[in-house]
Order: sequence, then structure tokens, then C-alpha cells
Amino acid sequence: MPKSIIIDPEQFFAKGAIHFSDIPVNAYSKSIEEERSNFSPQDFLDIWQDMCAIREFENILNEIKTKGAYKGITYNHAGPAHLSMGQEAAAVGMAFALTPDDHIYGSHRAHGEILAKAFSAIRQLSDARLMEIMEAARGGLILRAVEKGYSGNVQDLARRFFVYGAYSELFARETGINRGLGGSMHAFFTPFGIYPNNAIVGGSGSIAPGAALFKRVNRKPGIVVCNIGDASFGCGPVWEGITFSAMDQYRKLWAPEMGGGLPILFNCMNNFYGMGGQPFGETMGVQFIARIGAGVNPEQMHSERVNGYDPLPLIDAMRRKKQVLAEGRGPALLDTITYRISGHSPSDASSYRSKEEVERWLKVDSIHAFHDKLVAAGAAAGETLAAAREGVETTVFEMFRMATDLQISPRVGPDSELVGSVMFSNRKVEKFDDRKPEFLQDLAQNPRVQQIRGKIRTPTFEGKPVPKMKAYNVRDGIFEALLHRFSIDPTMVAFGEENRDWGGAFAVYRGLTEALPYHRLFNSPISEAGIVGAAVGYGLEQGRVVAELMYADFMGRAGDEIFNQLSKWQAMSAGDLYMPVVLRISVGAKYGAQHSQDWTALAHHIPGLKVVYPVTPYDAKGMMNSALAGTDPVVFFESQKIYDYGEMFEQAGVPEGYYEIELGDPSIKRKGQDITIVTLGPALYTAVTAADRLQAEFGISAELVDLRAANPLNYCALEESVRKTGKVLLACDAVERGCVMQTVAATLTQLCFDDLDAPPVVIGSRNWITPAAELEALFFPQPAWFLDAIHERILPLKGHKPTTNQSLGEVSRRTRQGI
Ligand SMILES: Cc1ncc(C[n+]2csc(CCOP(=O)(O)OP(=O)(O)O)c2C)c(N)n1
Ligand SMILES: [Mg+2]
Repeated sequence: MPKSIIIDPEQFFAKGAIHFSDIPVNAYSKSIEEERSNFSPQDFLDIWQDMCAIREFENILNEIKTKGAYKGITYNHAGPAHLSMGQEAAAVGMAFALTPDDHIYGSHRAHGEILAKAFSAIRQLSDARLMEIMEAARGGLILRAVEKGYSGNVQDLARRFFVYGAYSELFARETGINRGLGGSMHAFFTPFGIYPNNAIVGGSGSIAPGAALFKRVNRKPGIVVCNIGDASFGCGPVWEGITFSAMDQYRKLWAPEMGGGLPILFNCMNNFYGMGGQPFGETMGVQFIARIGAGVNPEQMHSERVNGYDPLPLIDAMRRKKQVLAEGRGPALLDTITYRISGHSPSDASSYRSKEEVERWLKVDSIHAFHDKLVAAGAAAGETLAAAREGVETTVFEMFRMATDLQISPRVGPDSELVGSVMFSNRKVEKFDDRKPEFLQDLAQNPRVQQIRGKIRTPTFEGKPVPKMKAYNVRDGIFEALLHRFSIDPTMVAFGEENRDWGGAFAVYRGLTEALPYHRLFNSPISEAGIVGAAVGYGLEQGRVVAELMYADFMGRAGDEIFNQLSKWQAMSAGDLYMPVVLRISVGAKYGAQHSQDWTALAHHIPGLKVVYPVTPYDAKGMMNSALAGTDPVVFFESQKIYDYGEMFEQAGVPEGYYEIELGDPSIKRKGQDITIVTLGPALYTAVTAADRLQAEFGISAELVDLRAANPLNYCALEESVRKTGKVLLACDAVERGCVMQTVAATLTQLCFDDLDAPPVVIGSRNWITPAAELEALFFPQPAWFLDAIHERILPLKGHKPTTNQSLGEVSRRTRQGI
């Protein structure tokens, strides 16, 4: 427990200095003769031909991008090709020492890395396993194409399979390793330990730590390598990922048998350029990426700079870093020197560097240099190397030719719903592993469990409303659902800021600290990108995870991780991977402009996310149960306004046992005849007051429908209600412009146009900053706004005197001013 780490003033006032140790720079000095005991002749040959295969793979891409043809094959490749020509030694050196259990994550410039990792894995897997993998991939489609007329051995067949699958992927073919939905910058193939590559610079920096966390928590073999560029070290999420990886708690607070520090190597493919900006000498001040390790932890991340223009120093370093990680001393950092002789992309005019510089690097081109080194040392014969190169180039060309051929490698049809069909996996998985879930105590002894047992789960008790202190509330509902899944799925972990001893900033987790070991519930750094990124990485490794953002306002800090990562990997895997991640986001109030915003609209706008916002204990428990049984990313909004509300609608009360509520089904909270009021979030309770007034003052009976979800959304109950009443008002606490309710109103207008007496009216918060708690009534929708808006724009209320201006003229005035 952190309580055992005493912050003693004596200790921290003591004089001293911080000592750094030297960070090695190109310390490798072994000759080929010395390396002969570490590599067989076949190893040398394999390294050489892997480098040559990668060079040819990209050379062909370069030719078709710049000239539209290669060796008589004309092809127009519409998509990107971020080539890494020149970086082959770095790719092969990185992958050579890895096993299939070691997982690589990478960047937009990863063709070389994925090929190198595949070749390395293929050499280590048995023929039977390779056949199994190839048969399973895309239902055997890729294998069928490459085995036709082929009679060689299984390893060569597997190499054909991967090169062809990769080209097909780049060319958006059904035969692509990700069915053409990943493409050049995102291609991956998990059976060979190749995990997502990322078009967002540094994107893998926050994701890969989650993968390493998965390995630790679930005692999986292997390490995680995060291959990212030198310029990506200017990205905040990379720093957050490093910080997440280097937390003291892994070694100081987690049980020693968990294995210590995260098994992650940040491998900087340092080619000295962003697109054209130079991190060295221009856009950063660190000069050596390796220096960054010194700022992270006392071990300085075991950081070093290594020459990655030669595969052998890098393989040597990789072997040593693997050992460090195996000993639980991670994370590690490698600053791998390389250079891309190709442009950033084929349209790059290289205006940012001199010809002379490129020529200097061409002179020491790793492919030629390694060839000469092997020949000079007598480690390989020139003819053998030449024959090997010719062999791989022939294969690569043949695979390219096949991938361009629409007969052999078709695209999905223009009317295909393929993309839509893989946006969500919509599965139920009870648990992602069979081992026994770990707990620290018998749950019957848990203080929170005992406290909840004494609470009242129904709207009334003995005919009276239930006092707040006694009511089973929204928090309890979420807690019970979490505990249920924690006790079934051993892979399930939860983390976020102040999640452990504090019990989550809003006490939802209170009681879990006593129940769960550290590795299942822990405090993260204040790193929203790091938190969501790690959850994505954990999910990609197929573990269940709950991450928390303390306030919706902090979504901006994790924007990329929520909008580009969490949402997209299921579809980019063409349905191969699940994303069993629940992202809890608490919506604030009373805390002003930067802590009180409802940003459901942002999440709802992004394809690939399920977005829900339950506000009753019954809904919170049932929907969290569903989210935690599912396989899709669920952004689970919660409202700080109503955490302690008891159940007010479900007369039978909140069941003690397990039940699920389908995500996307709205709930009718009160039956009515005259008007439909639709809400999302805590506006439900404002609507209740408004509905009571409508009934009492005007005899109008309102039907209250709580959407409970923004996406997916089943319109059946809404349509039915609107057809009955002919009138609809929609309300939420998000600012009115672009809120979820605007989408729902527009859709309902289309679906129910003939049945509507008036256009749907949307009430949201004002398009302002959220003002101070004392002024919130000016900002958030109030019951009077509902009545005034109905009076002005739907149904005149006899004798009603509006207190606010909800007229259409006012709507025009506000939009004109942008407020
Ligand atoms: C977040 C983000 N910002 C900018 C870009 C545009 N961009 C693509 S590659 C690149 C340079 C990346 O340099 P580095 O990380 O060193 O990788 P390298 O391209 O050298 O392999 C930039 C700026 C992007 N894809 N993502
Ligand atoms: Mg770079």
C-alpha cells in the first residue's frame, strides 16, 4: 500500500546531488570473427536476404509510385507508401532476435519492420504451425493464391504468403493481411507477433505500454517493442507512454512474482528526420534520443545509442535489452541510428537535405556494407549472397505481380458492406482466460459489499421515498457490475488517476482496493493519453480493461487515443481483433469552464465507438454489465450530478443478481399521451420536474424517454412514442450546438415527418463556457426552459407566461452571433 511509502521530510531535505551514469554511444566493437560464435553461416545469409527482400519490396513500390510501372507491370497505387529504403538493417536487426511471442508495434514507416518480423517468426515456427496460421488467415484466401503451382518448402511458402499478403494489403485487396482495411501505414498480423502500426506519429508510444502491461498481468511470455521515429519523441503521448511504463509501483508495490518492470523496449528508429524537420539540431534539443532515458528513472531506461545501419550491433543490443526486460528491469530505450535514403513519401522532393548528405549515406548503404563485411571476413561467399538476393527479388516481384492482378487478388465490391460489418464485433465473451481471477479477500468480507447489502434498491420503502443515505445509488450499480466481471474474467484490470486508495475521484471504486491486488487496480500517472493508450494496447492483446477519465473535459488530452485508436482497430483488423475496453468518463458540474462539460457529442461523432450515458442505478448496473460482457469499445459516460441518486423509476428495484441491458435501447421512464420528451444524461431529472409541471399546470401528459445511449441507437421506441404524441422535445446538458440530440431530432424528423405536429425542438446548454456553480442555472437547461420552448415552438400553453426566450427569433439571433 502506498501508505507504507512514508514521505519523510528529513530524507527529502538532505543535501545531495543526482548522479547519472554514462549512456553508451555506439559501444559495439565486435568483429565478424567474434560474431561467428553468435551467428551461424545460415544466420548471416538470412539477415542478408531479409534485408534484400525488404529493399526490393519498397523499390518496387517506389518505382510504381514515381513511374507507374515496374518490369513491364503497370500499376497505379493510389494510397500512401512511406518507404524506409536505407533502414533495412535497422528493421532486420530489430526483428532477428525476437521470437513470435515478442510483439512489435510501429509507425507509418513500417513495411520493413513487418516484413523483417514475419521472416524472423517464420524461421522459428514449425511447419505445422505455419500451415495452421496460413489456413486460418482470411479463411485460407491468401494461402490459396500463393500455393497455386508452388512446390517448395513450407517456410518459403510462408514468406510468399506474407509478402503477397502485405502487397495485397497495400493495394486494398480481399487477399490483404487485414483484408485491405489496414493499408500501408497500419498493416499488422498478430500470429507473427506483428501488432498495429500507426499513421499517427508516436501513436504506438502510448499503446505499446498497455500491451506490455497485458504480458505482465497475464504472465505471458515475450516482450513488446515499440518502434517509433526520432521526431515522435516530441509527441506528448510518447512521453506519457514512457512514464506509464516506468512507474515505480511495478517493482515497489506489485507482488514480486508479477515480474517487475514492464517488458517494453522503446526502439527509436532514428533516421534524423521527421518529414523534413530535423529533431537533431533543429526541432529538439536533446541531440541524442538516448539521453531521454536519463530523465525517466534511475536506471536511465538502460538507454544506449546503437548503430542500426549495421544489423549486427543492433542484434547484439536487442539480445541484451531482452535480457534486461526478462529480469523485470524494464522499460528500456534504444536510440537506433539509421537513415532513409528514400523520401518521406515518393512525392518528397528532398528539399530539406543536401544531395551530398544522401550520397554519403548511400556510400555506406547497409546492404552493400553488410555484403562486403561478410565477404571480407569470409563469412559468406559473394556468389552465395548474389544468388540469395536474386532468389528473394524474384519472389518479391512475383508476389507484387499477383497482388496487382484483380483476378487473383480481388477488391471488395463497390456495394459491399464489409467496412460496416467490422466496425463492431458485437460478441459476448465471459472471460478472456480460464485461470482463477485473483482477489485479496473473500468478497463477502468486503466493506463496500456489506454496506451495499444494507441499502434499499426500490424507489420507495414502506410507502415513503428512500433517504439518500440508504438508497442503492448509481455508484453502487456501477460498482456491482465491475465486481461481477472482475470475479469472472481474470484478465480484467482497471486503472486511471486516483483509482486505488482514493477509490476513484468519485468513489465508484471504493472497496475495490481491499478486494483486488495491485496489478488488477492501480493508479496511473496523470497521463490521459497514456491511460487510454494503455487501455487500447491491453485490449489489442485481447484482455479486458476499464480505464477512467476523471472528467469529460480531459478527453482533449486523450483525443487521439479515443478518436483514432480505441475506435478504429477492430475495423482495421477486418474483424480479427476485439477491443474489450470500457472507458469510464465522468461528466462534471459546479466546477466551471474546464470541468463541467458534457462531451458525448464528440464521442458520438466518431465511428467505431459505442457511447452510453445511463443515469439511473438500474440502467447503470445493467448497461455496465453489458459493456463488460461485450467485445467492443464502450465510452461509458457518468454524471457527477447524480452519482448518489437512488432508483426512481424501476418499481421492482435494482436486482441483486446479474442482468444486462442492451446498449442502444432507449427506456421509457414515464408513460404519457400528449408530448414526447427525450433526454440523454441527467437532463432526465430536469425533464421529470418539467413533466410534473406540465401535468399539474396544463393537464398535459408527457412521455419521458431516456436515450441511455448515443450510439448505437434503436429508434423503434422513439418512433412509436412520437407517432402517438405527434410532438417531441429533446434535451440534454451538452451545449446545444452539435449535441447528440440534434442528430436524434434530425433523424426523427425523417422517420416521423408525417406524424409530427411541429418540428422537434432541442434544448441544450447555452453555447457558452460553463460558468461558475452559482451561475449554472443560466447555462444548463432548467424545467422552465422546457415549458417555454413547448409554448413557443410546439404547443401554446394556455395562460403560460414564459420566463426565458425560446423563440425562433432568439435561435436566429444566437446562431448569428455564434453563441
Ligand atoms: C500526429 C501526427 N502529426 C503529424 C503527422 C504527419 N507526419 C507523418 S510522418 C511525420 C514525420 C515523422 O517523423 P519520425 O517520427 O521521425 O518518423 P519517420 O517518418 O522518420 O520514420 C509527420 C510529421 C502525423 N502523421 N501524425
Ligand atoms: Mg525520423
